[in-house]
Amino acid sequence: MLQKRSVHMAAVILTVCFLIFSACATKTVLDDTDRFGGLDEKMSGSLTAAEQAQALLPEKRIKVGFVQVGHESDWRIAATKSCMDAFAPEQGYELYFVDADNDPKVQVAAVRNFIREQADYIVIDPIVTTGWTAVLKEAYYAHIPVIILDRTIDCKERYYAAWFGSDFVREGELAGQWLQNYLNRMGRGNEQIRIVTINGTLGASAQIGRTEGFARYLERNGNWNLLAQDCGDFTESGGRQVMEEYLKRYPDIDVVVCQNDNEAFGACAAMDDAGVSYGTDGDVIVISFDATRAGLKAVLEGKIHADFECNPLSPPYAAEAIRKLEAGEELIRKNYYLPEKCFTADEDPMTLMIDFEAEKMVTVTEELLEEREY
Ligand code: GYE
Repeated sequence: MLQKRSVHMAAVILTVCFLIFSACATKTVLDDTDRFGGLDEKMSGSLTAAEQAQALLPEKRIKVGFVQVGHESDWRIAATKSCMDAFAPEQGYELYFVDADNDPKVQVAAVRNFIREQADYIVIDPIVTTGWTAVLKEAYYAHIPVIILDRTIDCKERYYAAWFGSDFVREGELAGQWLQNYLNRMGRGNEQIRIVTINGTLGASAQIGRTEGFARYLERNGNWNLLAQDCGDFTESGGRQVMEEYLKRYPDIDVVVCQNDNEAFGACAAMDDAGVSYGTDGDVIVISFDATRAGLKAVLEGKIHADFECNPLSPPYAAEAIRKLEAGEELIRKNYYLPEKCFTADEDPMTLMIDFEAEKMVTVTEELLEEREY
């Protein structure tokens, strides 16, 4: 009974709203006619029922095709959540989301499908840098703007509207400089240092950039010995497997550089199993990238020495770019770096300096973890 009444009430309210909105819609059109003048007789009359209904339709949602790398890490999960929020229906979007599960071919096929389905915009978080030119040209000639997030691609700039992501080379340099300063602080600046790295997915710009940035410090420090660098695919299981192998081969590792937090968790688990001590009170120095909440918790617990942030919240930047393009505005910059910080458990955090830009590290606290967005 109650239900029936509320249905009835809702119908009444809707009818009232319809009448009010009809009046408004009609008025707006008539006002416009007045303002511009000169419209012929037929147009200046009141709207037909069909025209009124048309005027009442909600604005068309913007169709966005988004192809994600996969779901390999905490960072990626945060980025996907950010995408769902930024392109939610209540924000005016119709989102077509594809998780490529780390397969570049699936990504290219997804983009072709978005083009075929005439998406209004295409957003790509590319797995690898290569293989994009042909399909991006197809989108370009179909007049569908493409926005790239996170990792970069090797493709002429004219074929995409904008890129929002991280300076991966800088992240690698920051990690290298932190290690250099930390060893100096510990009085180990002249010791032979044995380093292993667990790289991210090969061919991903995040992997290429972090490797390149860190390599600059390897070159500068003749006493650093890079024992091995294998791929952990940005996953926890990958990090664990690679570290297990390293521990069998090299009994005296001083530093492990993990190219993301999940690889670091895997590496720590492998060291736990092998009875190797690590972290601020142990033997092996652990460096990581991403600075997700779980990663920073490990910093606070003293398992990870330093964590270099990579900001996964780029989807709102893409949504803002789309808003501008819809409004016919120009995008001021084609490529945009997201803000990022460096984290440590150290109560006396270092200040790093890359290209004359100072970067004061942030000390991880319980409060910081509670407020952390991802
Ligand atoms: O570091 C890692 C993720 O592309 C920057 O991909 C991203 C990387 C991030 O899986 O956790």
